[in-house]
Amino acid sequence: MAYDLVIRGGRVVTGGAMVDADIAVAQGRIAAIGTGFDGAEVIEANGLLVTPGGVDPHCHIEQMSGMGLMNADTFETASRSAAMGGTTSVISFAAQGKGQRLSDTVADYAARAQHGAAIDHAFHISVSDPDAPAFEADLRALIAAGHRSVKVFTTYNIGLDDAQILEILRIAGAAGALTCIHAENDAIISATRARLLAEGRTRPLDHAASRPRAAEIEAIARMCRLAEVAQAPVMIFHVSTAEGVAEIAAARARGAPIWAETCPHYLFQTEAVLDKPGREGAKWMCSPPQRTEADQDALWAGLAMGHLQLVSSDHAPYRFDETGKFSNGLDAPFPGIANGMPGLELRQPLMFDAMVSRGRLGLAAFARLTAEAPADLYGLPGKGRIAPGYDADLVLWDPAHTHTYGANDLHDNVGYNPFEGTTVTGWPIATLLRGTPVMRDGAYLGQPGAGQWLPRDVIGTDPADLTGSLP
Ligand code: DUC
Ligand code: ZN
Ligand code: ZN
Repeated sequence: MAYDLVIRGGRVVTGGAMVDADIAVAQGRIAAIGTGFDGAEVIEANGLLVTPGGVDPHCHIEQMSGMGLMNADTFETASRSAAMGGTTSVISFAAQGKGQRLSDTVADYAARAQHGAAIDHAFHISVSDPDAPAFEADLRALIAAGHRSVKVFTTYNIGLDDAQILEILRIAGAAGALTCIHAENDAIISATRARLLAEGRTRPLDHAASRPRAAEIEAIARMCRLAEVAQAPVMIFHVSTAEGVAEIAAARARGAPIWAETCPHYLFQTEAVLDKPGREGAKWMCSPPQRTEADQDALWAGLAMGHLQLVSSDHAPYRFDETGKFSNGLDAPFPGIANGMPGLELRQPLMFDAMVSRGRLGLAAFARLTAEAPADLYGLPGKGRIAPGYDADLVLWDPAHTHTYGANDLHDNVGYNPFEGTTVTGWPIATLLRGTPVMRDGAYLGQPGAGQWLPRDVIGTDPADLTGSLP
């Protein structure tokens, strides 16, 4: 029997190990892993590594920010960037406007993604107004329909108070959804920012000082306690500090239903990236800010020990001009500059370089942090693994190819690369979505509208899930 497609002769990550094997694909799914398969089509993978398509569970795409600013990327341009960097599934945000019904919010984002996305996708229901009409009924209905994660903030102009977050945790947890939290203490940030501005400190570098590490540490600790009280599963987004990791480890040791992620800009950059002449540092402004080398070590240790379970990009694309970073003017003080940087296309090559080429934790751990764990924790059946029955979302890597990032060589719509000058070893040369190439030899092949919305499974609270250290 001939399969639709055979990936022949690659070194395949499967079941936490590496095997030299062929992968047979039928009807978009992995049919078998072994040798001697016939395929109507064959992709030769000799000398290549084959990993699961990246699952990036934290991306801001075609989203209106809390500052009322549209992201630079549409679902179409973000899909291109994802595929070029070896990512085949994303979870982005359906961001509620104040007073807006959640059902309208999600319908709006779903329609735009259905039209533009070339890769598979799901949404976090991002809440800014729990007093909007029919809020609880809409939330329950959306979760039941398969939108199984909710996003809340403890700060920004869309931050919720503890009572509101507790109530959302109660509803979402009981309904089988994960609540993702941007955890920074709003009072600490407001007071620190006011003091800095009064002292005339308005530069991008001052953004870092305006968000002290205590703001993250306090809010993570508090959110862990709320999760325990509500007995509701929580994902702490973008952990940046050593003490934040320690709070999460302690909460998990108590049996709290807490999971957590970090991002490449916290693993590979420090606050020093903001210290550039003029407004240049704005390119690297994100919240929480980058920290220190000691924090980087603690984040890596947290990943190795299983205190942090995954790495997302927090892709937050804004152009370095008046349409994006400087929508409040080229001379805006730091609080008026949009937060975030592109990362969707960078996450996999940066992590592959660190984990596989440089040997930090290894290939099986790379697959786990960037595909398997996000798929498991966010309830994405059929994603994140190379195993029979799973979608044939595959990335072929040339482990010997080196690439030095340039100033503007990403395929998103942002116009700058925050890792300009960084050299990575190991490069994705083909990305397949459900057995169909969406990138091959550097050519983008995705089709807008071909991406599928991914309904998700019930999220439980068992802290035993993914508790262990990495293989
Ligand atoms: N911080 C956020 O909280 N969201 C988007 C980007 C960022 O830097
Ligand atoms: Zn955030
Ligand atoms: Zn984010």
